[in-house]
Amino acid sequence: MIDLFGADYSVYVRSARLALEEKGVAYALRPVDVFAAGGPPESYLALQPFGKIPALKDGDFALYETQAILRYVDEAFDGPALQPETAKARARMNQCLAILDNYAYRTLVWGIYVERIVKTQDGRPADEVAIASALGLARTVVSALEALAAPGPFLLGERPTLADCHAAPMLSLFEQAEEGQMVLKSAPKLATWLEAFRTRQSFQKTEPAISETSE
Ligand SMILES: N[C@@H](CCC(=O)N[C@@H](CS)C(=O)NCC(=O)O)C(=O)O
Repeated sequence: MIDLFGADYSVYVRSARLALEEKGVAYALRPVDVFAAGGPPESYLALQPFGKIPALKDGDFALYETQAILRYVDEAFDGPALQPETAKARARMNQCLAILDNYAYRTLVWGIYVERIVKTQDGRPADEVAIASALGLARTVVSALEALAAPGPFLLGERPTLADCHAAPMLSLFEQAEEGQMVLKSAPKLATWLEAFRTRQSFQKTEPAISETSE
């Protein structure tokens, strides 16, 4: 049995969970709240010294960094392959993962979703300047992913890959904001893929208990 440490509200935890679900690997989600006052428990820092979620344990093998976890889940277990076979297709998938980590997460999730949706839930005003300044990069992220996306049914073609697992949690939060909906109008492949992927069993099984709490 795999242990995955983290919280269901986290996009990175959901990405790892989606890979586990798509692969058909049994796992237990061990709760760690990195946003608790005082941060994650000291014992968790032995698993993830940077204090981020997720971390994974497979017996005495411990692993952190989501991209490493995604590839480990795909390569260590039976089940449908979540990485393409050819060098070019695999490079494309890795390019998408890097775009998501380096440009999408901060911008789509923190710059827009957290500002527009999470902050305003308890009556605080959204920081319109922060949102406006995130929008330019958000448009670039979306148009870059749209340019790389296949016609479907999955992000990169006929079958799901780690790129679907990593992109869906971030883009589905982004889409909850009005700015996300507006930007996604200019990305028909991405918008169609997201609508379909949201109905997938793996995505529904990993729905956060209270989806709008945090990222
Ligand atoms: N590089 C890390 C990033 C993971 C990450 O940023 N996780 C977020 C939750 S989605 C987190 O732990 N945030 C807590 C914090 O930044 O203090 C990975 O790929 O696993």
